[in-house]
Amino acid sequence: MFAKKKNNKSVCVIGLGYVGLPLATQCALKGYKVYGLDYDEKKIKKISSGKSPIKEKFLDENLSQVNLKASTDSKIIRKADIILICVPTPVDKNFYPDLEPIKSAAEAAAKNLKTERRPLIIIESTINPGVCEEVIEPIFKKAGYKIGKNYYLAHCPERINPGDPKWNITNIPRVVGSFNKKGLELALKFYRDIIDAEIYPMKSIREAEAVKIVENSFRDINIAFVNELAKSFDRMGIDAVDVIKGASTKPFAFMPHWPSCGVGGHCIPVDPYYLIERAKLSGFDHEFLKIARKVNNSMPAYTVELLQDALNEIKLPLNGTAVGVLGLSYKANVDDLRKTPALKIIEKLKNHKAKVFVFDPYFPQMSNVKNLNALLKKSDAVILASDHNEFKEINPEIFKKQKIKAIIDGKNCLNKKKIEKFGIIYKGIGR
Ligand code: SAJ
Repeated sequence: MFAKKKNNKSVCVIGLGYVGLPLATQCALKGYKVYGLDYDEKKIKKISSGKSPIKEKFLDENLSQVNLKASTDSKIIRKADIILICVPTPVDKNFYPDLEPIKSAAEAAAKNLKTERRPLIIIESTINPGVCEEVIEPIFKKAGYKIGKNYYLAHCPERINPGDPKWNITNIPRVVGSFNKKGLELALKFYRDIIDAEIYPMKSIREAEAVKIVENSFRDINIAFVNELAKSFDRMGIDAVDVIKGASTKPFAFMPHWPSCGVGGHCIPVDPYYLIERAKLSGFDHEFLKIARKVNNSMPAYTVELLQDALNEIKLPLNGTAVGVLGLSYKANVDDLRKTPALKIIEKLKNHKAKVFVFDPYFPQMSNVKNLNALLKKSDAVILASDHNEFKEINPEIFKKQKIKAIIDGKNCLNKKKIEKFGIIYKGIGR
């Protein structure tokens, strides 16, 4: 299947987003002939000119150094010995997994499979246990292809962490599972060739599919735990953040998570639903995962309630009050709105007929004021919804100068003591 000389192999990456593009770039850096497939014409044009459509340190440093043939034509798949599927696997408005993108990627691969190469197909997209056997493999079977005879199929869940300065495609350990020994061997060989980190072989493809879901569900339930603590401790006048910091001094068996105005992003608020929905088909109800999702989904509303409580103290109704929302991104220092709590907070503020001003330096086009000062000038109260460095470094005096009456710190990143010293009402999430 593989050409005799090392690295004279060709790779096709389907889906050139924050997962696929770094992966394609790394394969090219490791000497593979790399083809990229994406349906977004604009993205293809940009990549073909060596420019990255995504703000990512690894890409800024490497994309222009490699020769990546990007196209919107799925025939490009025919050139590949290894096909890497890195398309999104979102959930729909009822939180039901949407497998359409991954099905169409598999159909495109089945339509353009060069069986004489007996290609290795690897799914990197996050999927729930059973998808490879119940959704992907049947697509190839319908096209008359048999695993082991015409192709191999493996799963290696992506672990990209957007904006992470340390961990990237070159050094994040991975897990790999396949349908058979040969498929596992080929996939292990490939990842050990391009990544300088542990590549762990899973017992089967189902365990590999379960790993990512478990990693991110673990994070979601732990965040829900501290969010529930925050709500409870707010009533008891206990600083939840201080308690978590205290608990973190225990050198074993404790892992800190932090309360906030909500859980956004493409992974944590999505992945648990994959397991919840698939387990239902096997007659199991993941009550605990559902409760955690409910707690985390309640945090944007809780944040607005805290503002109402604060305004109550000064007999100000939310209706008609000018509220400045600092930040739109779901995560600090990135330009990513996916499932961001900020938009839910803004929606609730508008439902309460507050006058809403928004500023996020990463989204000038979605801000309705041009900078922080302009926002504070127009606002009576502030909700901080993203902990961008620019906001963490705000000198609290500016709040005083602009006569801000109340601040809800959705990321517990402002200086509570200094703000209260200016006679401004400060409420964090659990502190
Ligand atoms: N959040 C909290 N409290 C916490 C941690 C996060 O409220 O203690 C919130 C964040 O504000 C954000 C959301 O949860 O809104 C998600 O934050 P995240 O730090 O988990 O960031 P993501 O969504 O980029 O998650 C990615 C994931 N990576 C992959 O799925 C490959 C996740 O597995 C990583 O653990 C995470 O990065 C990370 O560690 O940064």
